[in-house]
Amino acid sequence: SAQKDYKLWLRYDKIQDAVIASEYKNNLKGIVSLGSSETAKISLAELETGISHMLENKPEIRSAINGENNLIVGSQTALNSDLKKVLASDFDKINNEGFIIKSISLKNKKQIVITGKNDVGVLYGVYSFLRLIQTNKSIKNLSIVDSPKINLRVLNHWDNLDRTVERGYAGFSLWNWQKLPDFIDQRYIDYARANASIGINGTVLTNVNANALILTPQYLEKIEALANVFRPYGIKVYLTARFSAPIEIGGLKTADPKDVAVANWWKDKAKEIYKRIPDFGGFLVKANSEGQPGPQNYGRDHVDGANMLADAVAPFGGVIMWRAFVYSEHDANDRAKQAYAEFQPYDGKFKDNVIVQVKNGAIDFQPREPFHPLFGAMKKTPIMMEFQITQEYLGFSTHLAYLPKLFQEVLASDTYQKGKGSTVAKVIDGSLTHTKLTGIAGVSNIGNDLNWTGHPFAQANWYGFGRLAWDPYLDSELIADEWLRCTFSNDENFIKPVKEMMITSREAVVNYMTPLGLHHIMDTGHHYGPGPWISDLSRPEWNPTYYHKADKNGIGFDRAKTGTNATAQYAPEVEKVFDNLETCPEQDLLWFHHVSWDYKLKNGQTLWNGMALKYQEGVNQVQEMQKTWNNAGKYVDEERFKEVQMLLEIQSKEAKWWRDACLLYFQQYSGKELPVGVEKPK
Ligand code: GCW
Repeated sequence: SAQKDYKLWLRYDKIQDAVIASEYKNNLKGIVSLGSSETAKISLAELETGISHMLENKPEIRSAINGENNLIVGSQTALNSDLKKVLASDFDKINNEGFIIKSISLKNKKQIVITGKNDVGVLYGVYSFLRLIQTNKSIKNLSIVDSPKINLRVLNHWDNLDRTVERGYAGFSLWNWQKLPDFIDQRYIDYARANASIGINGTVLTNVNANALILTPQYLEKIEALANVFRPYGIKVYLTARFSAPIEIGGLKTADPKDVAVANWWKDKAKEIYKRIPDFGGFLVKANSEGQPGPQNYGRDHVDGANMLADAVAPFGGVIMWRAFVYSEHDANDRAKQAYAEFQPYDGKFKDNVIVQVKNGAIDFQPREPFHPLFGAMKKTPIMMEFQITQEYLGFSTHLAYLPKLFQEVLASDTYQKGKGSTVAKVIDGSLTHTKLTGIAGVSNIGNDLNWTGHPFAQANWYGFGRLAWDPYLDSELIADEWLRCTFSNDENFIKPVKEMMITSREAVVNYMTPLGLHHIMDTGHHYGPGPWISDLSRPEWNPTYYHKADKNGIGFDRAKTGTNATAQYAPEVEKVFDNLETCPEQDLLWFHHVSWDYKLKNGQTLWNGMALKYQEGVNQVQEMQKTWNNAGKYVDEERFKEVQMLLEIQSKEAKWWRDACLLYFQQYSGKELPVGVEKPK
C-alpha cells in the first residue's frame, strides 16, 4: 500500500457510485485513437488504464468511428473533415497547448471528442477528461475549451550532482546520474506522466547553486536521455548555468560577459547542447547572489550577463530565466529593497528571450509575504513567478501546509501597475504587459521517497502548483477539492471537512510561526523551528533580530516612509495603503511597521495580547486539524491514515514549541503577562 502514495492523484480507483458509473459506461463504448506519435500512444494508454480501472470495464479500441458513444481522440490534423468543421470555431479559441473536449453528434450519432492543435494538447485534454471521471462529474453534455494561460510552466529542482537536494525533504534526487544515460528508471516516466497530467511543460533539472560539470559532454549525454523520456509528455528540459563555467570547464581565464572568447564559448556550448537536444528549453541562472559568480564580478550588470547568454541560445529558440533573488551584506539596511534596486533601473533593457524570475515576496519564501514590488515595477520586461513548493520555511515535509492558498493570495494581489485590477496573475500571464514570454516556476518538493514528496498532503502542493501554472485564476479551494477526490475519496463526508482542514492549514502555520507580518525568525541554516533570539551571525541580514527588531518599545520592521521607505517601491496606490498604519492590512503589520506593544489592533486587543492570541490560535487550528483527520479514518486506507496522523501529532507538538519559544522570547521585551486564553508554557 506504499503504492497508494506512489500513484499520486492518478490512482484511478473504481467508481463507487453505481448510477454515475453506468452513465460513464454508456457514454464510453469505444475509443478511437487517430494519432500514431509517441504522445498519441501515451494518450491512448492512459485512457485505457484510467477507464478500465475506474469502470472495471475495458472500452473497445476501434480503428474507425463505428457506431455511437465513442471517445474520439486525436489532434486537429488527424480529424476527418466532418469533425474539423464541427470544431472549427473552438479551434479558433485555443492556443498551441490547448484542448477541446466536446460531446457532438456526427451523422446523428453521439460521440465525445478530445482534440487539440497538436498531440500534447490532446494529452492535456485526456488528463482533464480522466479527471472528470475521477471527480465523478457528468460527461453527458461536454463542452470544454481550455488553454494554458502561461507559456513556461516549470519545476525548478534544486538537485545536486551527488543526488542531495538543497532544501529537499523527500529523500534524494530522482536523477540517478551514475546509471544514466543507459538505465532509464521507470520513475522518470512516472514523473513525466504526473507532470503532464497537470500541464507542467518544463523542468530545470539542477540546482540554481550550480555545478559547471553538468555542461560537460559526460553529463550532457545523461541530460539527453532524460530529455528523450520527457519529450513525448510535452516536457522540455532546462539546466542551470554556472556563470563561471567558461573558466571551470572551458579553460578560459575569465567569465566576463563582454569578453568575446567568453561569449563564443557559450555560443559553442549552446550549439553542442542543441545538437543533442533540439528542443532544449534554455538556462536558469542565479548570478551574484549568495556567493554565486556573476557579471558583477567583472564590473558588469545583470543585463550584460543575461543578454550574453540570451544571444547564445537565441538561434535555437532557447530562453534565459535570470533570477532576481539578490541581496548583499554591503547594503544591508533593508534586504527587501535590493532586488528592486538592482533590476528596476534595467527595465526594458533585456533581450526578447530573457525572462526575469522573481520570488513571490521580497525576502525569501516566508509563510506570508506581501507580493514582491518588482511585479508592479517592471513594465517592459517579462517577469516570471518563482514559488517554492518545497516547504523550506513551512515545516519541511513534516507539517501539513496547503500552499495553493498562499500562491492564490499572491496571484490575486493588486500591483496597481496599470490602475486597479492589475493583479500579479495578470502581470505573469502577460495580459497586462503584453509580453510574449510568460512563465511560472515552482521549486520542487519531489525526491525519491516512496510517496515522492515526504508528506502525503505535500503532493497537493505539487498538484496545485501545476493547476495554477495552467490557470493562475483558479480557486485554491476548487483545486483542493479535485485533488482530494483524485487522491482519496469522492465521499462528501470526507471531502467537506478534509478540504476545510487543507484550506485552514496555511493560515495555521502563519499563526503559530509568524503572525501579523513577522518573518524570518526561524532557526538559522536549516530554517526549521523558532530562533527569534539569534543575533550573532556574520551577516546582519541573516539574523532573525534584524527582521523583528523587538525592543522595550515594540516590535516590527519599519519599511514605511518613517523607516527604510521600501513601500516606495510599490505603485503609489499600494504604497499609500502599506504606509499608513490605519490601512496597512494587519496580516502585514510588522512587515511594514514598528509598533508599540500597546498598539491597538482592529479587534481592540493590544498588539502583545493579539500576537499571543494568534500564536495560540495556530496551535488550536492544528488541534482541529488532528480532530478532522481522526474522523476521516474510515475513508482512507490504514497506511496513509496513520502516516498523516503521526505527522499531525508532530505538527501539533511543534506548533506549541513555536508558540512557547516566541512568546517567552518576546515577553522579555514586552514585559507583559500572557492574556487569558493563551496556554502558559510548561
Ligand atoms: O531560500 C534560500 C535558500 C537557499 C537557496 C536560495 C535561493 C538555492 O535558503 O538554499 O539556494 O534561497 O533561492 O537561491
